[in-house]
Amino acid sequence: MTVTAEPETVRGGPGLRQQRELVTAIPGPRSQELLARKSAAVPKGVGLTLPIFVEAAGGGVLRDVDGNTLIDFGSGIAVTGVGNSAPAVVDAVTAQVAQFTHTCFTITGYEGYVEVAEALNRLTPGDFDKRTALFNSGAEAVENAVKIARHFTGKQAVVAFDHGYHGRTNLTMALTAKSMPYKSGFGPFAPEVYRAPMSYPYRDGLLMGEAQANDGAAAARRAIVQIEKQIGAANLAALVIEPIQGEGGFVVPAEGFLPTLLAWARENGVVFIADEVQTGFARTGDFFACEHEGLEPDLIVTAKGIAGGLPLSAVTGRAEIMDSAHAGGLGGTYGGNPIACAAAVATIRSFEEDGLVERARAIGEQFLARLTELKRADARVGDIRGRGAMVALELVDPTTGDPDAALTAAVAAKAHAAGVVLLTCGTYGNVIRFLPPLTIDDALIADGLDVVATALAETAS
Ligand code: PLZ
Repeated sequence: MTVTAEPETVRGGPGLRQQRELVTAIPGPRSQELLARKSAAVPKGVGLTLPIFVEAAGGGVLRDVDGNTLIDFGSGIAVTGVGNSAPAVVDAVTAQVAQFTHTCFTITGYEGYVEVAEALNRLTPGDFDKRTALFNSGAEAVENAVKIARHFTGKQAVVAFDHGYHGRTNLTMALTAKSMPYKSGFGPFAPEVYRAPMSYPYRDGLLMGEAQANDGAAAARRAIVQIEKQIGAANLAALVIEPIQGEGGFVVPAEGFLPTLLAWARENGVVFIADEVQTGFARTGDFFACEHEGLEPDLIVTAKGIAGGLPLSAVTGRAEIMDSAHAGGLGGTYGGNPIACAAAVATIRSFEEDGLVERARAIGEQFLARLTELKRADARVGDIRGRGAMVALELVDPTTGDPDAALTAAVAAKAHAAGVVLLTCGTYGNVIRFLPPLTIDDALIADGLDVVATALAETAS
């Protein structure tokens, strides 16, 4: 099924045309002025991937303050799956903001919070009794999932995986694998966090050959042996893992890896926490990426795509685990803010009713077809991978297979200058990732991919 963004389904500011159009160089003069003000007012640590400032966005485009219209292949890092300023979200938020903006849910309740919890309990994998608690950011939800798992098990250790990303707070920095730019100089980090080897078929294959690289159960046993030897299940509260890794490089583990880990966790009284902050909400062509292998995590963490751009996150899971924390043990001033909840109810309804899960699959097919051509024509494209509207290419030195971060950065910079918001990722900085809003139309995808292909062809290694 193809859902094309009709003009009336796209708001995001008047006159926003679903077409790439540059009227100045990138950045234009207004963006340059704002960049100068940013440098004087905002610390360097808060970077900008593209040197532009946005004034409107919707469908598959962003328009900057100089009137340039750029193709959005990033969705604000997988947030605006439902589209920027999606009309249904705008209406829900507008209605809510006129009623009340805040009470603090743990002081006086409101229906929107409960509605979001009910929707997540219904939609997340697993036909068992569930509970959901709401928070503000992905990192805050991951922290709470770990708190809950520790409280339930009475154990302390937590295992995260190579290439994993879970946030920038103190505990989630500890869970995150990559030092630069996320951790370097920001320690000491939270204790009792350990790391296990991931299944990374492309790089495992470079080391061990394709057959072994695609043996997910074997990769899981490699991790389990390390966990048992270095930590011991008796001390381990939880495994925290992204079903497809986001920041780490869109690493899709070999089939069997996740189910084998889950089975081991269940046998050993270890809570299995799926971090679906980046993969959630139709992104991978299923409502949640865990569905792909029929995985039923004990706890599932969501954020990003949940509320069409408003800050909201959630921990959803087995009632007996979620209910183990004492009354008053979970909370926060803003968690499950009523405006964010109204946005989430409208967003989730749109994912369910507007065919966006199917649309994510169709987007994935369009990307993979074109990226496969690119890979065939250019040996520097070492791997293409992903699922649904979460796809990537990994750029390498064709003779050695070594990651080529410089090429990746150069291709991204060229695409930015040509009017495509393109994101990179990966432990080695050599992955170009595509996370378009699911409201983008086919013509924009084709045009954006032409830009990427040209940028790659024109960049010497
Ligand atoms: N878990 C799987 O992808 C956020 C980070 C952007 P927050 N990823 C984008 C950046 O450079 O800070 C993420 C994620 C996964 C957790 C998080 C953290 O979510 O909402 O950014 O806290």
